[in-house]
Amino acid sequence: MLGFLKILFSNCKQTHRIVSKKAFSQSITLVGFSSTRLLSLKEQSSLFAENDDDFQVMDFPGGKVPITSQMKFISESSEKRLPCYRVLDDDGYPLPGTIFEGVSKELAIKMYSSMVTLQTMDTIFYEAQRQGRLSFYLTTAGEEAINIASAAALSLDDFVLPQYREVGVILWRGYPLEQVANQLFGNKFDYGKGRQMPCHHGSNELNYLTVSSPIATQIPQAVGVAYSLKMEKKEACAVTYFGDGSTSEGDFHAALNFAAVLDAPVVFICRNNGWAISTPINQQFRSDGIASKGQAYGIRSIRVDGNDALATYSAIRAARKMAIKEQRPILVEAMTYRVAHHSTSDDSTKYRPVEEIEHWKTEKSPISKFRKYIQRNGWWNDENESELRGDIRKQVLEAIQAAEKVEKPSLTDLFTDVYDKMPLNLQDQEKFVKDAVRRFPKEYPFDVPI
Ligand SMILES: Cc1ncc(C[n+]2csc(CCOP(=O)(O)OP(=O)(O)O)c2C)c(N)n1
Ligand SMILES: [Mg+2]
Repeated sequence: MLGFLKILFSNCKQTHRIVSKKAFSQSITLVGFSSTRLLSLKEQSSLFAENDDDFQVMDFPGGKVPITSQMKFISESSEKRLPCYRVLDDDGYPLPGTIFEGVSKELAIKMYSSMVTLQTMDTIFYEAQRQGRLSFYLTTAGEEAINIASAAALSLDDFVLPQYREVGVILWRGYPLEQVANQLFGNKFDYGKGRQMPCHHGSNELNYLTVSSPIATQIPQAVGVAYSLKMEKKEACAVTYFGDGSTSEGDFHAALNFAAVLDAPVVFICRNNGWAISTPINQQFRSDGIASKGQAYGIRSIRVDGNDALATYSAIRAARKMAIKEQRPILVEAMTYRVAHHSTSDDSTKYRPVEEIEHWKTEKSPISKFRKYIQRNGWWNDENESELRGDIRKQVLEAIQAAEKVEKPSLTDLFTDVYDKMPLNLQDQEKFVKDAVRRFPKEYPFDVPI
């Protein structure tokens, strides 16, 4: 034992001190789930030493570390997989003993209607892309509950930094259907003036930062936003969404570490939908999903059933509350399935079984599950359903028809809004493009004003 310790210490550059069991017990605190508490000597021993006689401690920068004479590697995985918090069973009944945030009839109906809006919008816009009216589209199919239930659990003062499969969140915050359509067509009413791909929504007014195409860039940005909210002592947090695939980017890891160290009030919401285009999660990581990574960074984390609107709503409400009250980051891994192709540029039947898709589409639909719940409560019936679906369909069709007719933003807008005064190189480029259009008018789209 002593020999082992000598080697250990001679290899360390810093000076360490072996402190007695008594001194350790007087100084140690353990951060529990809800509060910081002092542990009794017996509790510490059971946590840090297998054999009571072995109990010695290395006084290491950043905290004391127990010493063991056993050479034991930490296992690469825990014996049991992390459980997934669920409230409703597949028939819409609350699970026995489940604890969740109740929702009023009014809120439940608003949540359900918004999920149906999302579904209807996806069907119509997807078709419009296939008809060649839009250049690109991607749906939230299968992930309607994560979108809507998480959005319902937030406040408008919170800042949202989305990926791209969360249009339901901005809709919930008050972004009109007409604006969704304007963005998709990149017409002159689009806030981004047609300079982004379709599905890259954003709104200053709604504290919803514009989607960026390079995945995961929003995650460290959210930590920065959260840190600024912290400095300004705001009753709000930053919330960032990302997919399972995005967690392989360095940005995800840097963000989690920064958030933990800075005690930033940020809620990380990972939509683990099983796929990153054609890459399945078992080729994406070897860990037990995403939630297990939170603990390694010192972040309180939960795994939740993302197809269960009530579980998602409850978990995000709790996460938001802890993030703001306790000024700390929280990681939520919402388990779901990407029912549709990745986007209109993909055909997922080439790399996954159709039966798997069908199973999630029909038996695991978050919309059907929540409908069963509201119907059981006597808040919904078949008549309400057909009226709602008819209304929404009409609204979406009107929005698409109107947006399609609006003229495009001017070519000049390509060069504005980045610099206060346009630099010379941009002035040159603008002149060059406009000359080219004048020389070759047939090569230039007729519906874009110069
Ligand atoms: C930095 C970067 N690398 C690659 C891509 C191409 N790309 C776009 S979406 C995507 C998959 C992302 O998967 P995931 O994060 O799981 O989100 P999901 O589409 O499943 O919602 C990839 C690889 C990109 N946009 N940015
Ligand atoms: Mg994914």
